[in-house]
Order: sequence, then C-alpha cells, then structure tokens
Amino acid sequence: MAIEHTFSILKPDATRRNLTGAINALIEKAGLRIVAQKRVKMTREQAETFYAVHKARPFFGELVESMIAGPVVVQVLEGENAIKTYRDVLGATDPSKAESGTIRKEHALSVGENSAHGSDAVDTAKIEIGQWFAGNEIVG
Ligand code: 3AN
Repeated sequence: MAIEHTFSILKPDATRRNLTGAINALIEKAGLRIVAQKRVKMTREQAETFYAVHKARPFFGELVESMIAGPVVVQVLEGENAIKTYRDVLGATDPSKAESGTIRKEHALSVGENSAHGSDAVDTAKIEIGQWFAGNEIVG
C-alpha cells in the first residue's frame, strides 16, 4: 500500500474547547503520523481560498466565518492510505451520522462546526499542503 500525505485542519470549534491533544490522540491511534503541525489564525482571504470549491453553496459565508472565528491547527499526516484512513477517522460530515469513535462523532458540534478537515483526494491533498507548508517544514 502507498504511503501518502494528507492535509488536516483542527478547526476553531476544536481549539476553542482545547481539543488539540484529544483529536491528535485519535489521529495517532489510527496509525497516522503527524509530520508537520502549526497553530495559525486564518485570514478571511485564506479561508475563502481554501474553501473556494464551496463558494456557490448556501453555507459558504457561515463556513468562512467559522474558520476565522479562532485559531486553527494545520497539519500534514503521513501513513499508508493516509487520505482514506483520515477520512475514516474523521467520520461523516454531519456528526449525527458519524460512527462512534470517530473525531466528529466524539467531538463535533454540528455539520458546520465539525471540528476537523481532511483532504478528499491525492491532488487536493497536494494543493492544500502547498498552501500551508514549505517542503522543509514536513519532517517524516
Ligand atoms: P467534508 O469536510 O466532510 O469533506 P464538505 O467538503 O462537503 O465536507 O464540506 C466542507 C465543510 O463545509 C464541512 N467540513 C463543514 O464545515 C461545512 N459544511 C458542509 N455541509 C454543510 C451544511 N449543510 N451546513 C453548514 N456547513 C456545512
């Protein structure tokens, strides 16, 4: 199986409730390695660029506001099949539909404030990682 990198964001609803360590524990328990991590405050422009694919959706404004409401932790995760593995650890977008033991079932507040983001494909992972990390900041 291929060793992949995926991009993760621990969202403001998670940092506000001091859940960085609790979520990182679930990530590591799933066999993923946190090979880059930093805590930053996204600007509105960065949040709009990051979620540009959702620009036409009715929840876009709310989504951008929620991403700039407080600090986020951006991460690169490494592991076998890391993209799918992390999507599985995240659980469904709507926490009421997520399986128990997943980040969103255990910690998310709502479909909007759902605690964490994970890339959905190899090409988006590459783009998202490149938006937040230089190559020399990723240490596997
Ligand atoms: P995922 O993060 O599970 O890949 P996407 O890509 O469909 O889900 O949505 C991106 C983000 O937009 C979600 N993480 C969530 O914060 C927000 N979002 C998605 N659907 C809704 C919705 N119906 N109402 C409010 N926010 C939403």
